[in-house]
Amino acid sequence: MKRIITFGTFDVFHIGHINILERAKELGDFLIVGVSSDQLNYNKKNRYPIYNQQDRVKIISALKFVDLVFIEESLELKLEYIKQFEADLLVMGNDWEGRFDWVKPDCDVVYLPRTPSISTTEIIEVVKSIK
Ligand code: C2G
Repeated sequence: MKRIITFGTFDVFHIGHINILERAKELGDFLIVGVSSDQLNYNKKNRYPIYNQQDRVKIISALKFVDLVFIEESLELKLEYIKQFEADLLVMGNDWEGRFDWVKPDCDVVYLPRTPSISTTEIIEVVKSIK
């Protein structure tokens, strides 16, 4: 039984999010998803997500290939979460390439290619530009 863990904000849920979660699940048997808290997002990006954490958790929990969802309160707690949920493999998109290699003594790490041409930021910009 291989346990996979991944993290993300998953704000304004889109096809890139589905693709990474689906591919993550294919690498093992049980998929655990850490959804970044509203506060963590504010600290990182200087703005709150469009969808609040409760709604983002509800959306991710509804996906058939996701087995367990929790709120990620801090980027630095990666290893604690990995241990708490007994994960064997950390999966992230390659915009994070190398950034979490420091957990490697305790957990394998794979960075998967991002889905091209879509991001939450881009969607927000497009919607803003519609007159
Ligand atoms: N992603 C992707 N393709 C896209 C957009 C996103 O594969 N076109 C992936 C990202 O690489 C990430 C996941 O989807 O692995 C979630 O992306 P975000 O919601 O942007 O997550 P982020 O804000 O980067 O938070 O602890 C890490 C953070 O919580 C990650």
